[in-house]
Amino acid sequence: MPRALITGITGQDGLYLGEQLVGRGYEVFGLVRGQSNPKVERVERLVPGVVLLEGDLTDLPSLIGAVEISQPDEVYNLGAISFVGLSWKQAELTGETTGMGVLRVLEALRIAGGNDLSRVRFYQASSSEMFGKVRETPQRETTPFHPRSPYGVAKTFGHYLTVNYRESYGLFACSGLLFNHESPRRGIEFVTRKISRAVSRISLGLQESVSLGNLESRRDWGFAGDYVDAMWRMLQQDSPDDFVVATGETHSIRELLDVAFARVGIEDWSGYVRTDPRFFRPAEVDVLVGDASKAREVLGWKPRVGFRELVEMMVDADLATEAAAAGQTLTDR
Ligand code: NAP
Ligand code: F7E
Repeated sequence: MPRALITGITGQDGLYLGEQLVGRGYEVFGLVRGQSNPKVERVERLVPGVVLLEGDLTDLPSLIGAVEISQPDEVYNLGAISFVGLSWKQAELTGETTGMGVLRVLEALRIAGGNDLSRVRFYQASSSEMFGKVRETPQRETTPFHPRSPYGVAKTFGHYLTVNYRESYGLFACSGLLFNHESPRRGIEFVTRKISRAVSRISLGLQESVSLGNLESRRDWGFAGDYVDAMWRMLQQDSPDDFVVATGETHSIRELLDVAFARVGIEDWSGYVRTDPRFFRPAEVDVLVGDASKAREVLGWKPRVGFRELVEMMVDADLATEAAAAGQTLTDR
């Protein structure tokens, strides 16, 4: 039975990846931080048989312990401060977790893995945010980086460390340059989920409006369930490499609002959306769109869920959750 260690198992991607690896016959170990993490129950429900290990990306001894106990064949480093907006307010924490955390996981593998690092396969959750102020469109593996946030800078550090450990120690280390991916499990701080939740609550009469930042920014949004499959495929290859994972389509926040509000029968959303300077960023990544040709050709990967289907899936899920919490049935609407 192959053994996988996942950092960030309580997050969106960790839950989908854990589920898929259990389905593929893996024994899954997940790193969980904090004294009493409230997300443990959800992980245990969605990832049957998971073994949870206490540890933190800012604490090297706990990572060495997690590697010693799990003896992993594959390590997926998904843990991070992942909210770009927070990264300006807590830049040092972001550097320690999203950047230095990668170094600590790699060092834990080196220290606990002994001299033979070649038997472990390592995945680093890199990000399209590293392209930042983009030098070419669409962005591909060879596009130079110009990160625009402390988060992007920390991810760029982690990416180059991953490449360096591959070149220095022969570690089977892959970096996935993943564009935005979303789902009903997305955190409510991210714009897709913020909108799907607000739209459902507005439609149920539980909220009057939603305040947003830059409605003109554009992203290449895919479905998280599809993207974690690409992570796994990277670690099944004969040799380690880096891959862009994206849909190749870009949409604005306005288009996201169009689809989300239309799902609940509202065609003109202008009266429900406010803009608030608090949600604008000190530096913005205006347009992102990825070219995933290499992932298609080498990994045989392609996205299954399109933009409209993704947004509708998220609105439907929030409608069900919010209606249940409010004691409403959806046919009451
Ligand atoms: P997420 O939902 O925000 O999950 C982040 C995870 O990191 C959570 O499990 C969190 O644990 C954990 N974490 C935070 N600080 C930690 C620490 N000090 N020690 C150990 N764990 C810590 O993020 P996601 O969307 O699943 O993304 C997964 C990874 O892919 C992240 O590295 C993210 O930066 C990267 N990425 C995401 C996207 C995307 O669009 N989703 C795109 C490109 C790259 P708690 O639950 O305890 O907070
Ligand atoms: O913002 C704009 C905002 O916070 C998307 C993370 O998973 O993907 C994610 O980072 C866009 C930005 O995601 C609001 O200015 C407008 O242009 O949903 P987001 P992100 O910053 O793209 C990358 C690839 C990652 O790696 C990250 O970990 O939407 N926007 N108004 C807003 N964004 C938010 N959050 N809230 C607003 O009110």
